[in-house]
Amino acid sequence: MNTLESPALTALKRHIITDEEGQLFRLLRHLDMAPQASQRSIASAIGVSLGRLNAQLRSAAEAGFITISEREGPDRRQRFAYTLTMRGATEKARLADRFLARKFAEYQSLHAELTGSGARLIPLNDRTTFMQNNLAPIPELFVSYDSAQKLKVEAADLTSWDLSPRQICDLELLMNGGFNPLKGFLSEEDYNGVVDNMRLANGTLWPMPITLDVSEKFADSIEIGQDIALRDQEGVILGTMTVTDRWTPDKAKEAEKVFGADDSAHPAVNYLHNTAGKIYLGGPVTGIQQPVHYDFRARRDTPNELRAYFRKLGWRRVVAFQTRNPLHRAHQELTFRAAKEAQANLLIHPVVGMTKPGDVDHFTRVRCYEAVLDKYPGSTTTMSLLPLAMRMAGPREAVWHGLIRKNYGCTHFIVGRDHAGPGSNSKGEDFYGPYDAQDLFRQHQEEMGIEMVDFKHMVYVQERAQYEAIDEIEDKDQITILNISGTELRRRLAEGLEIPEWFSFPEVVKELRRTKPPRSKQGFTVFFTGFSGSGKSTIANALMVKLMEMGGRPVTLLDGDIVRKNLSSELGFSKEHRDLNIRRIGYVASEITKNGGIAICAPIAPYATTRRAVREDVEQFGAFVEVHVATTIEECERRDRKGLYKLAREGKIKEFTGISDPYDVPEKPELRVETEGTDVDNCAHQVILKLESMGLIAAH
Ligand code: PPS
Repeated sequence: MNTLESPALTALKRHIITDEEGQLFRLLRHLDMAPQASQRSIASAIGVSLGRLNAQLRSAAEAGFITISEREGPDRRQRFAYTLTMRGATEKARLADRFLARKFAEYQSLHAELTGSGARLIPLNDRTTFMQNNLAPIPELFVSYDSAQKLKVEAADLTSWDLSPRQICDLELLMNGGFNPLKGFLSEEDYNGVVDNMRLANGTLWPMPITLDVSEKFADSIEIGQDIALRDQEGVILGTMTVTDRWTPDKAKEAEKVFGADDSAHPAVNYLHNTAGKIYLGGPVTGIQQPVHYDFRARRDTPNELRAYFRKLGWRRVVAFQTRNPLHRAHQELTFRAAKEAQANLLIHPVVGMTKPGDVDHFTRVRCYEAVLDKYPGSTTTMSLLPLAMRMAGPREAVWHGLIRKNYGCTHFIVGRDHAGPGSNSKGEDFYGPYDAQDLFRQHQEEMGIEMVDFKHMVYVQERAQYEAIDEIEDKDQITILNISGTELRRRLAEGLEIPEWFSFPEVVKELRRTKPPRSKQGFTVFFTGFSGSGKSTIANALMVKLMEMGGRPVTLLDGDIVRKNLSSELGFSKEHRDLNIRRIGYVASEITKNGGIAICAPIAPYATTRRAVREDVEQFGAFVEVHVATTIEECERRDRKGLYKLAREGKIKEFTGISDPYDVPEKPELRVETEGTDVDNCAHQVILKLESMGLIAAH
């Protein structure tokens, strides 16, 4: 007989679970499910004597896993109530994972013994698996409904962190199992592993850092081991986190490793440096409730809901299509083909969390998807909305998307050309190669347990009146290939030009035109920037009058001085205050733009990063026209209309732009106007000409 120990047995020995742990798990599970239970019923449910139960309850309370309180009411036999604490919920989840690991090791060992081989039990192919792997329920981080009500009350006293929109998306997927196997925001060790080699500390593949970034001030107020409440933007407690880690990340390294370059032209790198907090906190999360969504509720599913749906319909093979764009005919062709190739049902799984700044908003997109859905066979296609915050990380993002779709019960995943591409870098080159995402996915797909259906670029062949993959076309010289790029489509929409039927569906085009009228009917923002006394306000005023003379859209002037009087009267001129002032202007301008008006802003706005943030705010809704009023500091000082330069030179005004505070000259403004030797009317006219050339003002 072979005296060497089998690997299965060695694995089994690694997963020893003590009796105490077993009993503690049963107790915590019971209290989670039946918090009102009497001592007698708990004892009989978990199979211990009353005396033993008392000892267990005491030690669980000492460890902070449960609280014991006096029960109100007349029943003398039930004097105490036992409630699971957040720590208890986390411990229960940890023990449940260990039990599962132990059970699996037991099966491995049994399998090895029965078959007399060292062959590993592969759940998907094994007869002992009753439910197909992709359809069995997966772990969530939520506690039971009853416990959630209690934890919510308990969590109200905790220090709380108000989650950013991106963190809310991340938390939702952590809690509902979309980010399985993550149990919370990454610890420092896991983060380092993910950044360096796409793996958690235990070796599991995970390509994207899911971190809770916070301000230094908040981080300083937290002690390691402390529980914090995680609230949405209305203050609703969604979950709690036991903070196990706190560290200052090397963001430049994160940018290089995860996104491929420390270049702020990448939206996620820009977010990392300019929006995310300086400090990361990590630790296990206990889920209390899902974020509330008021829109398209029937179209939102958790991973377990989708798994149950697929189970119910008997869909054993499902191919997912990820998208952040409206669907046109090429996409439909691509998804049809993918489903055929994989012999699978189709899940259209659009992202409705956060996508690339400037994308079509998700309300419009979902209305478009719903219109297109009619064109798919209903019995083999469905659509569900994914509340993911994308990072546009190309190859890493594709692997991440695949893992998420696996959690949602899919067996196949479509990766097309330039998957989750962020566009071009600051040198104008693409961040990633068009098929890098497919290569990385292919490398890992076996380990991931979800198969890639890769696609080349689909184009329309006019002579054959059909879509074909560009690399499969052999007679390229004899045919006419038609294609409309995303940029071209945006141009046609912006200018109200025709969008042919071979390209898209009339229902989709109608929907897009409804939310994106031609540019000459959209709102926009003209943002003047320049030194104090450069002439911004004067030109802005002249421009306002000219635009009002033309009519058609309401015009609002947000001049530096006016804003400081009405919106920002409490602010000074520190960097922090200037940023706040400009962000307020940006907020108001973006609202005006969204509602179809014209906002003219004329602050100094000395910092490039803040101007960029405002541009992003506005460009979600319409054009942002940056006009640099390029009067030199010498000329402004010579004019010194308000006498401020003199005071600044004398040190009587501190932090004066151009004298004792910096001004970042705009690198690529839409327009630069020189005021020296040009009169105001002419300067304003230059702006009008620019607006005309951008299609923002049309001839009547
Ligand atoms: S900023 O940096 O964009 O927030 O500045 P802004 O809101 O445009 O306000 C600038 C006006 O405030 C006056 N002022 C100063 N400017 C710059 N630096 C310092 N320290 C300062 N103190 C007061 C100045 O009159 C500016 O008016 P404008 O319209 O630009 O001439």
